[in-house]
Amino acid sequence: MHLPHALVPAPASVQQATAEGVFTLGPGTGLGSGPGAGSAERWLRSALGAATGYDLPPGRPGIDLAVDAALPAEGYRLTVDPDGVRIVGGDAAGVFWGAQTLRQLLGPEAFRRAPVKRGGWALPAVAIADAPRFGWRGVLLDVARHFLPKADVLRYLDLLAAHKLNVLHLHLTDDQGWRVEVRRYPELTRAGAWRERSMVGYRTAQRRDDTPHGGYYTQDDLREIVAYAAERHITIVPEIDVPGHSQAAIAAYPELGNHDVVDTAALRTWTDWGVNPNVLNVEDGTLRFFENVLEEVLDVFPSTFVHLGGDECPKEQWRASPSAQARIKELGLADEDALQSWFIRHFDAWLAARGRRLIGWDEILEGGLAEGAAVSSWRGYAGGIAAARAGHDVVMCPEQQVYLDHRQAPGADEPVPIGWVRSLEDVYRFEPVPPTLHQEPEAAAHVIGTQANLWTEFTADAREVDYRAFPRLAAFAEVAWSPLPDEPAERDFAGFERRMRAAHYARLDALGVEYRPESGPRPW
Ligand code: TNX
Repeated sequence: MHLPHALVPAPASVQQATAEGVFTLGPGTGLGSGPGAGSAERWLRSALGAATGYDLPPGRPGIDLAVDAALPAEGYRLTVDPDGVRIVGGDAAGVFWGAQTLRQLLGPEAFRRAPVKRGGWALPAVAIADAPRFGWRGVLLDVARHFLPKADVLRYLDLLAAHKLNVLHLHLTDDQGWRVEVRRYPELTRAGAWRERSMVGYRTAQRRDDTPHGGYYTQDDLREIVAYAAERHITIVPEIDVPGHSQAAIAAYPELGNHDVVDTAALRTWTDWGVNPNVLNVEDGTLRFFENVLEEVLDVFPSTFVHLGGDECPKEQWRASPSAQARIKELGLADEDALQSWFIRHFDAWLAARGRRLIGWDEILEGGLAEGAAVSSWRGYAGGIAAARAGHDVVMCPEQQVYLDHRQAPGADEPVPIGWVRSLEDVYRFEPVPPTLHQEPEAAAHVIGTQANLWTEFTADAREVDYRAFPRLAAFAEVAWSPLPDEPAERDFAGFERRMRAAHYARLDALGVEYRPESGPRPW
């Protein structure tokens, strides 16, 4: 398929308009919007205003934005003819995604934050009709293993928006760090946000770095992030990972751990990577503690979905702990898997009572899935398929294809010492709905979307996040947004590469994204 204009992600349909000619953006060009399209107008005025140096005032002909609810959710039509540009979205988000397409049509210079050329902002006559394949087009950013300062998160949101991705799953807590201020429990960040040293492993696996590491977001920082995301039609899904991956919380409040079998008072925020045996206990006090934590989390994050982790919770301590065993007996449970399931179900009901929904990693299927829970299927498709068949919503994010912490190429100089190779092509060829579900439309409809996950054990700062995330997120954006070609055609990787080379790498350059170059790893 030939796609003009090197748009990424590829729109559902692009037609060179029959009308000849171009529209040229100039100092006199106006920008206006009808009801509901204000966010796209604000964003366009600021982004294109900066790149072109034009004011783009309202009330003059030029770029016209509107909402028409007859179009699909998040969909849009963009037409350019010699009189101007018109973007009509099915909703405010649709207009905004259309505005993102408009910036791509203007060329890589439109991605800069100050003008580098005079004039020449010509747009070809074109008619685009577009809408996303999935409603959840997500990226996980692990800010627990390595803290990413607020300014970097805001920048990352701009990069998501540029790729029409609409969910940022923030992994806020883990063994190695607690990153969200909880006013009722200040030790969570006073002690839990810091560790004595950091193990990085950049280039050489497992390099120890003896500098302390840490940081956290205040609730106002997070409110700012949420609002900045919302203005870009991105939802922030917060993750508080329980009952495993909790050593930072236990280090801050030792009564949360299995103190009847280990000396939890001696625990510190973890300085190692892997699956940690120090998990939460299942006492009433711990349930209340996390209800109180979540109370504050809900106040900051309006997202319907709240991620409670549930992954990699070793059960040894529960097997040894008299209080965990007493709980199993009291509840008449079969085993420790059922105990974890009970723990997650408790919070599922707690969230549901507050109008929210729980989402967790596919381990939450073990011992029985909580009633309203949705599943992030990370260990492959199997968990997601089982959950979808049982009528639960699923976000497909199998580590075999879309883990951005895995290396991008096999070379020994590739600075990602974790795991397997997930090349640009692997990510591009990822199909969120597995073939087994093709004959089961009801189950397939429960695949509400897909997500690429960037864990940061070996990714210490924003520069390295760029390197891991790009260009693979551009490929992933197409998986999540663009329609599948009619069978038996497959997604055209060569065509995607051509669009990357024709314009998209240049757009990323203009944005200052330090992606992995095609020629190989960066020297730093
Ligand atoms: C597994 S994915 C984890 C993470 C690690 C990741 C590394 C998941 C739910 N758990 O804690 O960071 O592997 O690839």
